[in-house]
Amino acid sequence: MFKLACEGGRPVRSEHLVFGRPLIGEEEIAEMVDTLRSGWIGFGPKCLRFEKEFANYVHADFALSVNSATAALHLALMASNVGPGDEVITTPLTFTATANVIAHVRARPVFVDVDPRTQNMDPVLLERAVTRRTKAIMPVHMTGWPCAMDEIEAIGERHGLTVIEDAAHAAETWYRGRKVGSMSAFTAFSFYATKNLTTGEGGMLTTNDANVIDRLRALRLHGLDKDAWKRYTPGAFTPYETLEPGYKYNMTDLQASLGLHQLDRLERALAVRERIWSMYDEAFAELEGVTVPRIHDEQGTRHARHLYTIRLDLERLECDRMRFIQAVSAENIGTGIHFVPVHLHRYYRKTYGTKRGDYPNAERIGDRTLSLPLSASMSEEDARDVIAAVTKVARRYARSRIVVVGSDAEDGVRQAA
Ligand code: T4K
Repeated sequence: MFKLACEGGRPVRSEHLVFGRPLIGEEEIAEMVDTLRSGWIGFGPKCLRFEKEFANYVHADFALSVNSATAALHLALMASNVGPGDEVITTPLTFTATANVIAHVRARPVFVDVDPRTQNMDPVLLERAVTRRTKAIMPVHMTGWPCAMDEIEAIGERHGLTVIEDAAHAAETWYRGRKVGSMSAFTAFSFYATKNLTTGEGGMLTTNDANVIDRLRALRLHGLDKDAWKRYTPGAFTPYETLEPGYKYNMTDLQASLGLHQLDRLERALAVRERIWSMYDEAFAELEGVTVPRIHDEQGTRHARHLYTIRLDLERLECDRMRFIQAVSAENIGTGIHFVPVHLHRYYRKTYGTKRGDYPNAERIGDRTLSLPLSASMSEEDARDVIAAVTKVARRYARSRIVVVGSDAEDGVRQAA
């Protein structure tokens, strides 16, 4: 066996492979230059075009461009009139922003555990968590795999709850013949630097509700009745008026310049990630100490393949996760952790009294998960380097021929023999 780089051996590659490196093409660069030369760099015609094209892509009636998914989620809660005293049910296995926005409107985040196979909110636990204070449900399509939306919608209807989807990972996701972004009252998308579609920072809120769209447009820009583009179109100047104290959440044409071309290549980029995904699946299927996601696109249901998360079967390894990550990093491969469950973060422990043991499935995943590089900016050689590094590290730390009871194999995740 080759010596690990962290033990003085030669790394798998000489240059660091950055986790989450975006693919930016010449089209984005040319569009950005065009925007800079045009003099209109704030919210304007390119944002409007991007909104139209994105709405079209996700089969939504309306799309509202914003400066982050966090802003989109916050606006959705406001438009759903969620406020102090209300409860919003979500998953602990998510980025902190999902729960933070619930705190922003002074409602209470209520977590329900995840299904260990899908990593998504368990609908049975969801229904049990509904109280008379519950106002909304915020499912998160973790890694890009859709939540059980039929069940979630039915629960929402039974109890009169608004469904706000966190689709930060799920721009390309389909669920049983329906596109994510077209199903619920609101859906929020993220265009952060590492996302499948990036505008540097940015997001989109989609809805089919014509009654709320004007309020949302105002809330996104200080609560004004007109944005700058509307006000300064030649010959159409009128003063603005504040309708309610809104937020500074708008996107800019500079960001939309990226978004337009990122959207254009979204399906092609997905095909690249699908290829990397299957290389990983194949390479790690029999690797001791590592379990791979069980993912089978079904008729009408498609994974967006945003994050490829392996789980370390720590009972089969002689190292903990940090040591594994550091060893892989020394081989010059970047990785990520998605996520440390939100209920374990200090603010949530202190404010809501959540603690370890509350959501065992999310915690088990949170303790063992590791995201490998998965970006359309990667070549097949990059993917082979990732495979070589993970294999090298797993083999070095493997406790061979130990049969473990209670491993992730029981969660329905494919397990190394
Ligand atoms: N809901 C969910 C489920 C989410 O995952 C997120 C965001 C949100 C809601 C909220 O979306 P936004 O409001 O942000 O639109 C991040 C991001 O801060 C966060 O946006 C994202 N999720 C979360 C998954 O990741 P980190 O700590 O994992 O990533 P970060 O910033 O360390 O970047 C990872 C790697 O990407 C870096 O090591 C290098 C590379 N990178 C990063 C940047 C910024 C680049 O190559 N180029 C870059 O420009 O947090």
